[in-house]
Amino acid sequence: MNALIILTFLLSVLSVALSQRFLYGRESPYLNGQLYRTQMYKPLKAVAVVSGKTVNGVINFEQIGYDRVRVTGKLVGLAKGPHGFHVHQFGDLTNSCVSAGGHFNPHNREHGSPDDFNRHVGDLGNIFADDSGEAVIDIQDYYLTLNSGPNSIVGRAVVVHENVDDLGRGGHEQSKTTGNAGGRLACGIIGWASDKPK
Ligand SMILES: [Cu+2]
Ligand SMILES: [Zn+2]
Repeated sequence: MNALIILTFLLSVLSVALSQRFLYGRESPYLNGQLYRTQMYKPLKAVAVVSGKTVNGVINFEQIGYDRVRVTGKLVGLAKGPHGFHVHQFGDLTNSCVSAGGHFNPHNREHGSPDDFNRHVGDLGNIFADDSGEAVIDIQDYYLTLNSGPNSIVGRAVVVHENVDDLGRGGHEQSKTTGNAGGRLACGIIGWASDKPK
């Protein structure tokens, strides 16, 4: 009889543990593989006014789920083709885009593609400019967050580069740190948007 009670107890503990996993979904790529769960998230919005010598535009960031941010916007004045596009560590443009520092990398990983596990949080891959030099951006990313935590990007900077980001695969000495994307054409500080919910 005692054995039955113990068995029932163990089964109920197991079923609670399993239902937690079921309720809160797949493992998020957050925090070096540690489980990260929030039942609630705030649909926060941020914005960056991006400017450079020839390149300008506005990039919007919207938290659209507990584990994803949608990045939208338009940049003009680019050369036709792909350009590396990243969140860099600092929202410090005192020395233009240079003082924004390196790619935002709170988990000490290597540079990679947005689809890689081994990537910087700031690695958003490439944006693509058309014949008229315009790039329309609409990306969803599972690493960035506008909520608080190690992956939060508010107060940092978004940077667009001269060249294509090789996504860590180019075999160049800078592939694993910057994607060898060349100079910084334009940048902007990511700050709270005015339509941020209270
Ligand atoms: Cu960059
Ligand atoms: Zn990177």
